[in-house]
Amino acid sequence: MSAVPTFDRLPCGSRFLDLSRPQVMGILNVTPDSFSDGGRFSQRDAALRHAEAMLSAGANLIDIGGESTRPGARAVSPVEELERVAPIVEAIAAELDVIISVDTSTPAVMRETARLGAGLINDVRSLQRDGALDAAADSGLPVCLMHMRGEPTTMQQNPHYADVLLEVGDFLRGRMVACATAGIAAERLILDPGFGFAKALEHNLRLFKHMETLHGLGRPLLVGVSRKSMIGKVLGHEVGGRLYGSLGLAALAITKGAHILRVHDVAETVDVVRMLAAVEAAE
Ligand code: 7PJ
Repeated sequence: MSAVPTFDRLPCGSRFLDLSRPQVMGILNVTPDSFSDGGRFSQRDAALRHAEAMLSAGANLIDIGGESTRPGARAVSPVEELERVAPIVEAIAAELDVIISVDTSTPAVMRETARLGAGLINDVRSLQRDGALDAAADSGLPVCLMHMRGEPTTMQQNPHYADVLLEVGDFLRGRMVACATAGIAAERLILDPGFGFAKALEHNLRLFKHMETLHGLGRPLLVGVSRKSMIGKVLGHEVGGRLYGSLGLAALAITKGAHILRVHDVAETVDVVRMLAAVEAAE
């Protein structure tokens, strides 16, 4: 088992992310399905209020996504994605003191949101789209590289691995090399095994159980399991009933040395993080 590497602070634009203790990333979706009722202003307003609530609940980062990466989701054009995300990034950067992460694979969105005040690029495609490595390199921002195979539309069609841990590790190592070649220093990278992305339940569980092996890559780990179908499959609950399963996995991920938790339920997750920290601090 690899020892958990320790980190102090990661520069994220004009702010710093404190990686010496577990950090909570609150999810802010700005896909039309999540704000179906609205005109532009109400969307912006609703997003700002949601971000503000997550910040007061203790979120360290807000992750803004304008493209649904759920299995089977419809593709979104770069223009459409930018129109959704840019005003929200701009509003949050102006109003709130928080690190903004942008969940995007689109080079134009990386460039524009970096200019508007984003502090982190979170790419489920690990900068594999044409132009993404250069856009991320030029932004100067840190990047979260996540493991996935194929595209969200098809990724859940019979995923197969000989050894999911080895293959996820090899993939992430390969993307670290691609980043180095493009001028993105290893010190700017965060790694993510990509729970639920091109993985069957057995793969997700095995990857979670042995996520410590990924510490060998020497970079902070981000874990995103909040409300995901791996919880639904084990417990037999729909999305609305997956909070306790999500919190159990959040506690376990921290115990296994995860540095950042990407979650919907910020207040509840922050309670878990604080409780674990209290125990950790005991004699
Ligand atoms: C993840 C993500 C994840 C990172 C989504 C959902 C699907 N980014 N974006 N890691 N998941 N880094 O939240 O259910 O696990 S979208």
